[in-house]
Amino acid sequence: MTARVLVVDDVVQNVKLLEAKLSSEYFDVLTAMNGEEALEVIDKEQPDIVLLDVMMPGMDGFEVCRRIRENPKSAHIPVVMVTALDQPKDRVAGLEAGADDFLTKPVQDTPLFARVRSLVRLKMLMDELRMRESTGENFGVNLSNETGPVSIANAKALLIEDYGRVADRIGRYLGDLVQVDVDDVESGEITTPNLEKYDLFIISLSLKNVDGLRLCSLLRSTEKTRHTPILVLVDEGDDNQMVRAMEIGVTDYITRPIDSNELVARTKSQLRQKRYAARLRRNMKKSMEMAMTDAVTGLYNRHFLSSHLDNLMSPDNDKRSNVSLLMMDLDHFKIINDTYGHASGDEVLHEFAKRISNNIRGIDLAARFGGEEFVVVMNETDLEFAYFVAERLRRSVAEVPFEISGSEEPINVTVSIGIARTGESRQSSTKLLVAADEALYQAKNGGRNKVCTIED
Ligand code: GH3
Ligand code: MG
Repeated sequence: MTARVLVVDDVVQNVKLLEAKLSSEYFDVLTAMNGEEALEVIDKEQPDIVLLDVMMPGMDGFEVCRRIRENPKSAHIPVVMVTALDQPKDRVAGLEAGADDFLTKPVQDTPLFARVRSLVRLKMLMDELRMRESTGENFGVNLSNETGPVSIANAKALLIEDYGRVADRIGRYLGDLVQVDVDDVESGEITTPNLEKYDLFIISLSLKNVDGLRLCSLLRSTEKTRHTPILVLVDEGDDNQMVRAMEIGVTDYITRPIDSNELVARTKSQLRQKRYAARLRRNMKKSMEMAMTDAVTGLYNRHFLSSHLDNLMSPDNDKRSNVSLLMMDLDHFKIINDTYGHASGDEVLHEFAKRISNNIRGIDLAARFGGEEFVVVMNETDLEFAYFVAERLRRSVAEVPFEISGSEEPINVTVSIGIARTGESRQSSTKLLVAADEALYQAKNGGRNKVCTIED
């Protein structure tokens, strides 16, 4: 992962030192020597993260941070305040100014890279999300309830700590932010049920009976918890443990003795990251579904059907000679539209799609092929069984009139269905569709409300 890091400090040596460290890890480094210059660089270069010294002549770090937050062009860029070790109150002031994280001088390599990576990961996620959202908007896709800042309300954290007093203290620190459950892993394992409901795991790496790193690694490799962030509590100076934790995929760490402001800040940042990632996955799923399905009926669209059929018909599929396809068309649908209006017509289509779904198997694929034309693809199905399904569907349409909101009387609807099977001679999607269409034509010609088949 590489990123553009802006280092802001009025002392040349400090700038040079951070620049050298970050460059050696292949970060792209920009520099500024005072607040005004920093704001200019941010405006022009849009860095991925800003490392901001607090004490600077003129505009101090807090003021720079506030201005970064106030400007919509830069409000989303993570800011790490670089504070003097003996100034814990700077952290509170930094948080209030909108900083995301802190580093203390002299800046050590491990915390520097861990913090920068963690925040850059969060920013990239948010950038991706914003890009997808704008792509969605360009396509007229409405993701309305899934845009804007994420909420971290109602978050739950599981704290794994066997030292009761520490657990209580952490619970108090985080009480306003997140519901904290505690597992003391007395049995040597995590016994808390439903781990997937947690937004964050906070794990002590100084447990008496259990190796905390082993727990981290277990949570990382379990499907249900692999996306959940992990914040570990490490002993001061135990760099080795911290490096191993980061390698396992732990998302952040905090050193003892635990500073309450730092804990709150890191917890907040992890929760936001978790919620953004979850939203990104939901939005992706939603846009994939929208790209594949038809809005009126919820069935797959023609585009999806084509690729599915092409897969089925590929020479690699040795079952391709036993695929049956139903082509269906509502009878005199134009009259329904003309009599009850287009919206009622849509309701009929929707209800028809439901009846299709109720009459086919989970492995069959139903798609809307065109206006009032539908297709069902049945893998490994002979003509006899396909006919049985089609007949059952035809009857379920003809025998139960459709209840439509635009009409007091239920509407009588019928459907004509044509069936074709691939067999030895018809092993392409086009041939199969043409044959089913021919069968459908026969059903229409034969008086409608009928099922016709084409022999292999
Ligand atoms: P046939 O029995 O020969 O199939 O007669 P038909 O009236 O069903 O066929 P025709 O092709 O003449 O008319 C199809 C109608 O379907 C015309 C079109 O306006 C309507 N239609 C197509 N797509 C939609 C849609 O999404 N919603 C609604 N309400 N109507 C649609
Ligand atoms: Mg029709």
